[in-house]
Amino acid sequence: MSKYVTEQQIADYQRDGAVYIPGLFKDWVEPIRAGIARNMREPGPYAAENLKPGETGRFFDDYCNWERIPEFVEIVRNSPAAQAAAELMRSKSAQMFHDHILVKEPGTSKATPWHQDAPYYFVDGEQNVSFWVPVDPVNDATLRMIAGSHRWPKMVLPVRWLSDQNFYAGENDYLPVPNPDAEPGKYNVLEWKMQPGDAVAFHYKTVHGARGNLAAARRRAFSIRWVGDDARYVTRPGRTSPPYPGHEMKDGQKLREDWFPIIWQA
Ligand SMILES: O=C(O)CCC(=O)C(=O)O
Repeated sequence: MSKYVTEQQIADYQRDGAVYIPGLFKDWVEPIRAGIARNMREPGPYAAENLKPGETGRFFDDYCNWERIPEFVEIVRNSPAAQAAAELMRSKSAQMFHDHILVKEPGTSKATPWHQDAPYYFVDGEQNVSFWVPVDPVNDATLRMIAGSHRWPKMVLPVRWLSDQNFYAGENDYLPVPNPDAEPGKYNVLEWKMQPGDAVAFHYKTVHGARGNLAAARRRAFSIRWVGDDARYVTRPGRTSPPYPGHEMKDGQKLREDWFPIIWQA
């Protein structure tokens, strides 16, 4: 019997690779806002500005900071995230992979390109999930996901967000990046208008993207990423994102628990 998500939400997640969970983090909106503010005041080594000169607004992102941000430590350890992740993954454990903040200031025209997270990550396996949690109301600037893309036979070509350059060599090993807006009706695109503290849970292989934020309000989002029992380290054809230099893991190993702690266990 699951505690934080319904059987229907689990079935939808497994089928579509994405599901909307209203209110999952409703009691955690203020800590998330405070954590994002602290993260932006004290950015980490991977902090990035994602606009080219002349593009309007600001699109800031940063990741892998949770252990030095007390609000994020609280969320990772004490919010519903870990157990809800285990329930959605149908896993006996939930192991923390990393946190990510993505902030689009008002008037940001830059879209988040369509992409899958899996090819950037050094994680193989089917039991994984990211929660994308806005802490501002989102309409047009919400996350958009291609239903069922987590079951596509090949992964989608990973590209760099700022330059659109390939992330690794070997373009032919991947599917081309889809553009659902150019081919209406070809894909089933899931997207929801969301309130602060709602969550979308999505699989690392689910193709997703987001429009720019042309609204008058900020769009602050917190992503928190988990792996389950079957997750194993896999070498990718180049430096992964996040890179975790010096991790010393080898193909087929479970992610090292001193860096990626198990937060919840059945
Ligand atoms: O917030 C966004 O614009 C994109 C989020 C995303 O790509 C992610 O959380 O993996």
